[in-house]
Amino acid sequence: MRARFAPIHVHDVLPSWQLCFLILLFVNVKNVFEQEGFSRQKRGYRNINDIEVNMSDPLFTKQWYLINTGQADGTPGLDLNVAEAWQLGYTGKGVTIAIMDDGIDYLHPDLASNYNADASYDFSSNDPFPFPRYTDDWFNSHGTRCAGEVSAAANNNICGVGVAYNSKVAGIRMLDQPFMTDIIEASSISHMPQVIDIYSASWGPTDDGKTVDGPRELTLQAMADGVNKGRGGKGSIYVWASGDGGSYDDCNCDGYASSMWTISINSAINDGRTALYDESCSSTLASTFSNGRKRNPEAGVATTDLYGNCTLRHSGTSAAAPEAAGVFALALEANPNLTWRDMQHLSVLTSKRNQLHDEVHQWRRNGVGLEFNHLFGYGVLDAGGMVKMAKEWKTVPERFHCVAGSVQEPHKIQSGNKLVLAIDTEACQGKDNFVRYLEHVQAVVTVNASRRGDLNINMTSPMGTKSILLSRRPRDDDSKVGFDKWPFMTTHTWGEDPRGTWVLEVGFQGEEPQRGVLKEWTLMLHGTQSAPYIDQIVRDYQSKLAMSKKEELEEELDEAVERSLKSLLSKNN
Ligand SMILES: *[C@@H]1O[C@H](CO)[C@@H](O)[C@H](O)[C@H]1NC(C)=O
Ligand SMILES: *[C@@H]1O[C@H](CO)[C@@H](O)[C@H](O)[C@H]1NC(C)=O
Ligand SMILES: *[C@@H]1O[C@H](CO)[C@@H](O)[C@H](O)[C@H]1NC(C)=O
Ligand SMILES: *[C@@H]1O[C@H](CO)[C@@H](O)[C@H](O)[C@H]1NC(C)=O
Ligand SMILES: *[C@@H]1O[C@H](CO)[C@@H](O)[C@H](O)[C@H]1NC(C)=O
Ligand SMILES: [Ca+2]
Ligand SMILES: [Ca+2]
Repeated sequence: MRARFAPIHVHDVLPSWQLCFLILLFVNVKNVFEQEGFSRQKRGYRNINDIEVNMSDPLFTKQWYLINTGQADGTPGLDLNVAEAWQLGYTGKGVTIAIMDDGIDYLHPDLASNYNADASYDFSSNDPFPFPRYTDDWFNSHGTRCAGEVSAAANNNICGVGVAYNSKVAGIRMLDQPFMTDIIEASSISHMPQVIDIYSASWGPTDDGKTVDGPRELTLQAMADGVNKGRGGKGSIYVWASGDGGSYDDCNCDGYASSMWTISINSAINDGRTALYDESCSSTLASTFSNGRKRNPEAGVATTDLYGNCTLRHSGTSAAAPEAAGVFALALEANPNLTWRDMQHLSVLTSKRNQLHDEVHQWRRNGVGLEFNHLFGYGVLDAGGMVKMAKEWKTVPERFHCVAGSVQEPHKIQSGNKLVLAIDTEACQGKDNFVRYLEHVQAVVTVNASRRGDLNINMTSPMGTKSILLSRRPRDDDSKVGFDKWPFMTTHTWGEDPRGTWVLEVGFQGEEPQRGVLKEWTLMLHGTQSAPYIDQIVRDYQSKLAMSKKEELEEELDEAVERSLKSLLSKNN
């Protein structure tokens, strides 16, 4: 009884890693077990009614984003699948998440026990106590609400339950002063990077649909230092809300959300649609949940509120980022060795389409079979799937950066006559920095236009994946600045082979005729030379097959096949 892996060259033959995995497993199931005629029982999908999570917290059953049984007219099963992660014993123990916001009510009885005072700071007023400033309208309730989503204590009869209810939460108050400064931002995201594991940010440039802005010098440096040196070199995890500018804005014009160093999170509502305030862009990696469009007062995000209160009405993509931070805390507990890049890979591989849908932006598959959506990235984060994969995860291979090519001559763009450019690339093959398996791709673009908001830019990879790098922003009437070496980022070509022809299409949409000049397009590839995970999956199962512990193996393979099937089915329908 020997496993056979060698004949299958997965990259060459099969498009999707799940499919590869599945077929490899079937090959082995067949080879190893068929003759002996084991019976196979198809195990059902997780049944909502079978989930044995019993919490005494009064708002727990209203927290549909944790366990969605159809509360508030929602879609059952559309949730973060935290129950599975909790049942496996992961609750965020030993992980610290910082909420970079308007402060935290750290005296709140549902937060006090999980509050990490040593890792907290108030950069808005330079003291160690990030307590929110009082206003009559409770304007500064945001950070407290976000903190509860991550770290509210469980089973204490107060409010609800955090995604990672045994994690520690730190408050970094930094939004509540007349002006934001580069120093405040930089200090916040580099605060105690050896103690804080995950930073959650629900802020960025003004979401007015006409701003193009990003981190300044000190903040950029702080982020680079964070991913390179934070957490003992494994990298700080920066979670970013994709933005609240709605369909009039594009989060690729927000240099924080579109940074490779942040995990940009969009939100879905409880029936699987996007929220009306959600921004879309190709740099979004995955999604969590926010409040419903329906008037149902219980369709919001239930969490802690100022002065010991609870609320059912937290909302915005702001509500989405802390949920992701909580899921990542569960993954870090399952495997503290995860790097900042591992976390992105895990998000890509385990996020689910579930029942997310949009009328305009359909789900598509990229060149290696990964299903993505322009609004939702790779789908809704799946805490159960994430901790299981995290536990067995081996750090991805070294990352390389390749300037794949550059167009530097000016090219005219006119309404009704879009500009189409191509770059042929070997992706630095033959050099030390060859990139064979993509992670992020950036198109650095310099362009001006008589109306910047009417510009739209698409880029298609050699494997045929089209990323919408910039959509129309009807409120952006800039006619002077344009984009100056702006790095438009896409995550949609993740895992693809970048060698071949990349095509950039630049055009105008809108009522009035416009013109412009594209002055630069530089294509930057980021990724690995060796295969990031297929090898490791194969290796894991090879070694397990070699152990010939049949019963265990049978069960494990059975589950793995079923998981792969489920993921294939859910991504197919
Ligand atoms: C849940 O906990 C409550 C209070 O502790 C208890 O009364 C109830 O029987 C429990 N339910 C289940 C299904 O365990
Ligand atoms: C908030 O909590 C305080 C103290 O428990 C209570 O007096 C107040 O009515 C609550 N406010 C709201 C808006 O629920
Ligand atoms: C983390 O890395 C250490 C050192 O390389 C290793 O001993 C340990 O098994 C790893 N833990 C996990 C969960 O992979
Ligand atoms: C764009 O740049 C070109 C070349 O520098 C210049 O001739 C043109 O006037 C500019 N157009 C706009 C709309 O700023
Ligand atoms: C970019 O793609 C979108 C969506 O498919 C399409 O509507 C738009 O016309 C394209 N723009 C250009 C310049 O090709
Ligand atoms: Ca509680
Ligand atoms: Ca925005």
